[in-house]
Amino acid sequence: MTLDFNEIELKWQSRWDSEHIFEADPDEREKYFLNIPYPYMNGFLHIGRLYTYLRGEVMARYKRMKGYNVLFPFAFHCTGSPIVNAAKRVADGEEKQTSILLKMGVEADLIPKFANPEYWTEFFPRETKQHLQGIGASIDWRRSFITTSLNPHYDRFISWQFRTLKEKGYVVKGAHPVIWCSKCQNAVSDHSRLDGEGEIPQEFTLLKFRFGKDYIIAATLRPETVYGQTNLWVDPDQTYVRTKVDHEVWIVSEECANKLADQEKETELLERIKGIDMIGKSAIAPVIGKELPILPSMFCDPNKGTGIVTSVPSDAPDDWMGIFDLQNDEALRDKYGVCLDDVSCIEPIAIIESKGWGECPAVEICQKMGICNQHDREKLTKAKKEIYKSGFYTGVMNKNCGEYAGMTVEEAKDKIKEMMLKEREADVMYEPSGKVICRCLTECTVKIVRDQYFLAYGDPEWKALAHEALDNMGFYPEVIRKQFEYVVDWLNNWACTRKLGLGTNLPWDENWMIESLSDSTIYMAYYTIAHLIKDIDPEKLDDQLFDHVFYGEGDSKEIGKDRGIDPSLIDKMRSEFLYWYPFDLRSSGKDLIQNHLTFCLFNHVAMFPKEHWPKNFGVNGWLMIDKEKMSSSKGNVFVTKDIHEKYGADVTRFALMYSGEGIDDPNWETNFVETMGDRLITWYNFALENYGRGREKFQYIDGWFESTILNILKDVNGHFEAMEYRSAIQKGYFDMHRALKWYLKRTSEPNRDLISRFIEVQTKILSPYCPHIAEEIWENIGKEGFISLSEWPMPWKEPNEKMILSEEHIKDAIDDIREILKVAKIENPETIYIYTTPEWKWKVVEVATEFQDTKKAMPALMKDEEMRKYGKKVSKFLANVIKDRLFMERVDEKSILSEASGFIASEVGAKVLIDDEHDPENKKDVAIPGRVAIYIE
Ligand code: A2H
Repeated sequence: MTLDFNEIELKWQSRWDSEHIFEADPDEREKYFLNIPYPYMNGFLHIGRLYTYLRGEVMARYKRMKGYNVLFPFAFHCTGSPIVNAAKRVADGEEKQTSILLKMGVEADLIPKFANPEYWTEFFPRETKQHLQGIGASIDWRRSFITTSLNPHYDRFISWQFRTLKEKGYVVKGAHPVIWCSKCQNAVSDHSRLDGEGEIPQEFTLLKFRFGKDYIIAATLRPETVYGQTNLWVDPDQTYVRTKVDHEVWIVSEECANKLADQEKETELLERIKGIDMIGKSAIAPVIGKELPILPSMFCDPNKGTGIVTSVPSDAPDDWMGIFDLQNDEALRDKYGVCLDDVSCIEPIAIIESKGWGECPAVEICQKMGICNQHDREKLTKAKKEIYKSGFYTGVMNKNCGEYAGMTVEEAKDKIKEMMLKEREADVMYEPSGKVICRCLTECTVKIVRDQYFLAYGDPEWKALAHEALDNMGFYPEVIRKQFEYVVDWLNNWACTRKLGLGTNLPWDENWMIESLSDSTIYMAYYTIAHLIKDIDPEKLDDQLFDHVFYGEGDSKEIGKDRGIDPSLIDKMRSEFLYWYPFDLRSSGKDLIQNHLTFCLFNHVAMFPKEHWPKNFGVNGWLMIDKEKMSSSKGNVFVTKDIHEKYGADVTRFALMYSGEGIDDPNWETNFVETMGDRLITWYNFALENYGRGREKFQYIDGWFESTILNILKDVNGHFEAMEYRSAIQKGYFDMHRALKWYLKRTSEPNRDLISRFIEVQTKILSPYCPHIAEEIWENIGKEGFISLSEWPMPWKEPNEKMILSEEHIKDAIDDIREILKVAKIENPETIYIYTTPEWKWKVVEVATEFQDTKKAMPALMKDEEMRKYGKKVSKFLANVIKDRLFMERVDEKSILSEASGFIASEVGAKVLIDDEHDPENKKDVAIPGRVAIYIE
């Protein structure tokens, strides 16, 4: 029978809905509260997000069946500037933005409405909810909400959070470098980046070279290498600027001058100056005070630092190749008017001793890699990577480095920088540590903002609390703990306010708005009251009320009376919070480790007492589509709605959960997905045809089947508990089905009770993945109530390991026979002789299993007169048993195989004789426990 998946989905979704089975209220049961980061509402959910969501969904359904009172809520994030920016582009009639919306599947006549940011916050939450409902989400929708001041209740909650953080000293004000978009005039956090997540402001030391009355400025990340400077690099084809910077005149690239203006420097452009006009002149280097020639190179990037580079050929491959080219390329010298004499005398100056390298690592690696000139960028990049690390982490300054000789590079770096800053021979500027592109497509720079507010994540006391929380929580998988520990240590103060976008105003300074990674850190607590707080006039929500709900401060009667709120409603909110909190699991994609999840932790330890700190974090990889990264350029960013329409909810869910687990990137395999619908239909038909049917009598093979199910069940449970949903499918579906297939082969009619039990168990295991078809089966086999609320299958007794082993014997014997037939190319065997292990070998295995040691086992064996008869054979066999760890309990091979001989015969298509006297090739000797000997005629 084929099935109409769509009809089944709608039927069960409407039943779940009308019976409110996913709406969770406190009761006497143990609770399980889990949540997934709310998605940002500027588009539809794609299946990568759906994957992350489903990892929570499967856990929610599993825990519900395990008897927990499960709260699984969902909300919609609207904070920040992307929505506002995109709405503005729609208002401006920008075609690109319109086509993004159309491509997403928004209907053309709705587009004008998207000119209003508010429309985004209505449209996408509504659609997202529908898509999730369509996929069978088991969410308590009563508790949903959007963020920002468009939701005044949430707005008040965030204000309370920030006032509390400020009172506790966690919000500080000050100057700070932030990644900045000059077009949006805004700090650009990870969420608002098209590219460059995780990049942070990186400090460059600006070296000041005296050049007449001016200074030529070179940017470096390695200020300790000043002792190895031999020359300066400028790009002869580039135009630089003479700029007044505070009270000096600096020569830098024009791009640099603009950046300096954002970094607390007063700048004034005086005139432009061509790179070529500086070539051949010289400038006095800082610290070493030497006059160094200014030479041309092609690798000076005007967008990085000052566009001018100091040359340290001993330790920088670029610099060495620059010199190498000038020394060896006459045309190049001629082009820029450089004399051979001026460059032939330049020699690298060794300054650092580092592990595995000679005096001048840069020269060495360029030779080793066969780099031919400064344009060999690919090799140069590799060369740089290779030597910088060892130079920086293992290097020691040598005798050419004045008072810093003998110091490690790591130590010297800061000391030399500080010294130069003090002597005014250097300055600093910031660049992003890697390319960052704002969502508005502008490349970001670094700005030092003054009156910015920060969450003081750099505060050591706050970090200590976060560490304490980490030490006491669990992780799925456990390996990510280390990453969290690293991020907690590394995190610095976080700019938490913005000028633009949607959000909540900073309560004490309305010029600022709280940014999107900062208003989303403790909202899991808001879920516990979200459905109740809606009944209160937001005007009445003040700190005292929140202090009561979350901290138990004050008296609900008085608070209620003063504000005209029913005190029982306040009590209810308090008890909901106490019942549900802390959350048991928050699960998300791995990209949020370095920001959101760690912020969540920091804010919890700041806002709540220990008993309300997070209990577990889960993290997953990024979904690949047929082994390719999802990206709009590849056109493989599938949205939930489309995939759902194509494959149905259950298939989509199953395939996503089978795509992977752990932090490795899961892979959506289209080929697999396309087979899944038929598999589910087959299972549906099998269940309905076989439930309650079969023989009554119990046979040997039933014991095997039951034990096998019991064994698998143990593993399945472990996998669900560990969020290993792919492994759970491998065991709980594929292994189960394999066992079923074997069972049906071994018996002409299944045992009625056992097959019925199997059908229940298998359907229940499938139900977190494929809830609709599972409900449909459940109903059609005559079960009461929802399978979604039925009891999770646990092993009902101990499996009989011996039975499982026995059956393995039979399978192995059949496999061996088939293998021999294949290798010996025998097509029509007449009789197959199977010989089981002789008694004495079993004895050896038995004794070996007991002692697991030759020296102890041998004397024990030799006490037995019977054994002594076999002499050397015993010691030889014993050695093998020990070596191959052939330890096992004795099974009665002969009777197992004899009972199954009919079955084996039908499987291999020949007469089968067990332990017959006929043994012309003396095969009997070959048999060992677990492996029969075979002779074919
Ligand atoms: B470093 P990152 Cl000895 N264009 O200084 C090209 N390269 C530039 C540049 C520009 N506009 N501005 C700075 N740089 C170089 C010394 C040095 C540097 C040594 C060893 C390693 C090293 C002497 N040249 O940098 O790509 C500068 O060279 C490796 C970390 O932004 C600057 O530091 O990471 C480095 O590139 C910055 O490179």
